[in-house]
Formats: sequence, structure tokens, C-alpha cells
Amino acid sequence: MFQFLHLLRRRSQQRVIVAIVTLILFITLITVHYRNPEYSEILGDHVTYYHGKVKEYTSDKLSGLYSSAFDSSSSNSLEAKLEIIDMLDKPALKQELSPVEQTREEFIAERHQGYSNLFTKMITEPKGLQLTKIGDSPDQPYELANATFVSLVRNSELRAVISTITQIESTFNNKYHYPYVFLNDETFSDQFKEKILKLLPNSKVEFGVINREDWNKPSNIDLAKEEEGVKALEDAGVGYSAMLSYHNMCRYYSGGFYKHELMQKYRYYWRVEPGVKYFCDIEYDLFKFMHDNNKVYGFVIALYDSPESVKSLWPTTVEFLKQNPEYIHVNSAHAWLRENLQNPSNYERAHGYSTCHFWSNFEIADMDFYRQPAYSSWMEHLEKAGGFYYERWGDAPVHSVGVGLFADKKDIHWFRDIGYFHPPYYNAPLREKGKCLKMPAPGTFAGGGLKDQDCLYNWVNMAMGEDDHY
Ligand SMILES: Nc1nc2c(ncn2[C@@H]2O[C@H](COP(=O)(O)OP(=O)(O)OP(=O)(O)O)[C@@H](O)[C@H]2O)c(=O)[nH]1
Ligand SMILES: *[C@@H]1O[C@H](CO)[C@@H](O)[C@H](O)[C@H]1NC(C)=O
Ligand SMILES: [Mg+2]
Repeated sequence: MFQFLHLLRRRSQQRVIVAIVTLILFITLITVHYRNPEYSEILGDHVTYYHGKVKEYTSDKLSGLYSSAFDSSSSNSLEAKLEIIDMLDKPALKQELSPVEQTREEFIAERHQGYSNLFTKMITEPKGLQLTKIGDSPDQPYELANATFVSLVRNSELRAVISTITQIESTFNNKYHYPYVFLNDETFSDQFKEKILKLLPNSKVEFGVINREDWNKPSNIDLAKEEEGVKALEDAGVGYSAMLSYHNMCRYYSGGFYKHELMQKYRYYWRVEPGVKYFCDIEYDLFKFMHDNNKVYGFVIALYDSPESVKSLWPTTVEFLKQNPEYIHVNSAHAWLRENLQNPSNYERAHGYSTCHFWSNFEIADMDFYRQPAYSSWMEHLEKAGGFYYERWGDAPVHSVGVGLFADKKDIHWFRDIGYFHPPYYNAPLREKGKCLKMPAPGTFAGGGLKDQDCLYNWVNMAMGEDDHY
């Protein structure tokens, strides 16, 4: 009897142990699945930063400073531009504002509260701006904007890209039938093409192969320097840093895709990323919105990048501007690019750039902006510097620094009405009942622990256009 009880106890102990081990395995799997190594690297850095009191500044002071000091410079003179450029490699904000004692946690919590508050209001559609919808004038044929969807994608991502397209079609394009361009560094398989064509019977669909010389690492890259750079990035835990194709992809989305022969005939593009989610109906024509309101760039999410990946992007850019001061826009979002309050160590490690960027896996933009001399000669300068390979310059920070310096900030638009998810981040608006599929609570940015990576609130405070009302 005693022996039997003993056995029973051992059995149940074993069961408890098995249950705990299973649970740990499960949690590990989920965490690994949803975590990009990059974020943990950044979080790792924050752990040291969280200790102790830091001097920070309140956000209302921030917005006050910028609206008064710089927005008034409507003069387009070279002098005004030189004055701005002169500031770009000087230490930002800390010297310019009076300090407020706040822990980093308090500061981030305040920021995040500000972000969440933006989402408590019911979001409809942009107000005070031109909106066009199909069916507005039923007696006239609807004229599409000069625009296309574009997806750089691998054959192996067929299922994930079908998932994205299905959502784009059902929330938007089944009313408009805008065309699609698919680009690949390899030939698209017959299966890929067949499946996509079947999915899009009403849109013009084109498949393009990227020329080797446009995709591959250019010959000016010093291989020893590249190897050294990649090693440093790996040591810093920067995601995908040892993956050559990832560097190629970032470079191609930065300065290549809009030159592809299939893209030449279009002005606006909407990037289609495999495996993302579009939750809500989009009832107006986003492409026409861009055109009719003179928008250059539209986004949904803004976040910080891994500073090691863009260590020299800012100094290289400032160097370019010193040689070509005419390209900076006097009403540009330069102050936002130099924000150094929320993640000051990013700003330091990226030598003057906050690393805040529009997340480019969703973007709608004007390719003629990229094709103009400001962006395109800057891109040549970046190519010479080689940071796409010596570091891991992403197309997102490159687009953001480009539009953030060469465009008028009022021509950059946050599409807050678009419900969107690319792991692990959301744009989750509060919309009328029935307009969205099941989605996390309004104002959700990410699962726990990543709030400090959100910099959209800084965009709203420091750069968002006056007419950007919903
Ligand atoms: N044809 C092709 N497309 C690529 C290649 N690498 C990336 N892409 C595409 O470029 C886009 C971005 O690549 P992702 O791997 O999603 O990069 P990411 O969004 O930074 O990383 P994740 O967080 O893993 O999604 C996707 O549309 C990919 O399909 C490549 O080597 N060849
Ligand atoms: C569309 O835009 C492209 C790029 O600006 C231009 O070359 C093309 O002529 C335009 N097409 C139409 C129909 O306006
Ligand atoms: Mg992706």
C-alpha cells in the first residue's frame, strides 16, 4: 500500500514535470516565432538604459519648439537651407530644451499614452482632403490613377503573397482593378504565375525578372570591408546581416525597383508584402488620394531601427547635403529625423539619426519623387559609400530619410484609417462597426515589451501636416 502511494506520488510528480517542460517548449516556440533578432538586440540595450533616473523632456514642449522655431521658415532661400543643414550634424534637442526629471519608463508610458489616445477617436476617412471613390459619378467611366501594386517576392512565398493579395482585393482593389507588377531576381515559376493570374482575373498582371547587374552587389564594394562589417553586425545581433540576398533586397527597394522597365510607365506604387494583414475596408481610391492631394509618401507604422544597421547613413547624408544644399526642403521633417529623446542611444549610435522610420512593408509613394535629382543623386552618393553592404541600410530608413529631407513634410501622410499588421506591429484604428475584420484593440502597437519602439507619436507631434485630420 505504502509502496503504491509512493509510486503514485512519483507518477504525478513526473506528470507535473512533463507538463512544465511542454509549456516551456511551447512558450519558447511562440516567442522565437514572433521575435525578430533585431528587437531583442534593441531590447537588450534598453535593459541597461532602464536603470536609474535619466533626464528627459516632456512631449508638449517638444511640439511647441518645433512649430514655433522652424515651421515659420517658409523662405525657400539657399540661406535658409544652409542654416538647416548646419544644424543636422549638431547635437539635437537636449541642449535646446529645459530638462524634466523623469524615468525612462515614465517617459515611454507618457508617449505610449499619447499614441493610444490618438486611437480613441472613431476613425473615418481623411477630412479636408480630396477623396475620390468609384461610383461617385456613375455616368462617367472611372479613370484610374497612374499607379500599380508592386511586389518583390520569391517563388517560395507564393502562399504568403496570395494571402496578402486576397486581402488587398477584398478590402480595396476588387472595386478598382489596379494592375500588379511582380518582380524577382529569379524567373517566376509557372505555378507562381498561374496561381497569381487565377487570383487576379480583372487586373493587368506583369511578371518581371530583375537584371543581374541591378540586383547583385556592385563591383565597388570592398569585400574585406564587407566581411568585417557583416561580422560587426552579427556580433551586435542585427537581423539578416549575414544574408547577402537581404542586403540586395534592401538596396533594390531603396533605389532600384522604380527603374525596372515594367515600373517606368507608372507614377505611384503600393508595396505588396507577403504575409501581412489588411483588416479594414478602404472605400476611397488611395492612389487618387495621393495624386489629388499632392502626397509624396503614405505610411501606416513608424518605428525605430537597429542603429548598428544604419551607423553611417546620417553622416553620409549630411555630407551629401553639404555638397548639394539646394536639395533639402525648407519645410522638411528634419527635426523628426533627429529626435533623440525616446531612444537616445539609437540616436548616438546612428550618429545623429533617431533611426525612426516609416515601415516600408506598407507604403504608397510617388516614384517620380525618387526619379528626381534630389533623391536619385543622393542614392548615387549612398551607393558610393557602400552602406547597403558594409552596414545593412534598410529601404525603410532610406526612404524615410529621403522623403524626410527632400519633401515637404505636409506631403507625407499617415493612413491611420488602414488596419494593418506585419509581425509584430499593428496599426489598429477604431472604425465603425462592420468595417474591419477581427483585430486587436484600437491603439495596439505590438505585443508586450515593444512600446518603446513606436515612434509614430513623435511624427504626429513634430511633423504631421496641419491638414492631416480624420
Ligand atoms: N525575389 C526576391 N524577393 C526577396 C528576397 N529577399 C526578400 N524579398 C522580398 O522582399 C520583401 C521583404 O523581405 P522580408 O524577408 O519580408 O523582409 P522583412 O520584412 O524585413 O523581414 P520579416 O520581418 O522576416 O518579414 C518581401 O516581399 C520579400 O518577398 C530575394 O532574395 N528575392
Ligand atoms: C504615368 O507616369 C509615368 C511616370 O511619371 C509617365 O512616364 C507616364 O507617361 C504616365 N502615364 C500616363 C498615362 O500619364
Ligand atoms: Mg516582411
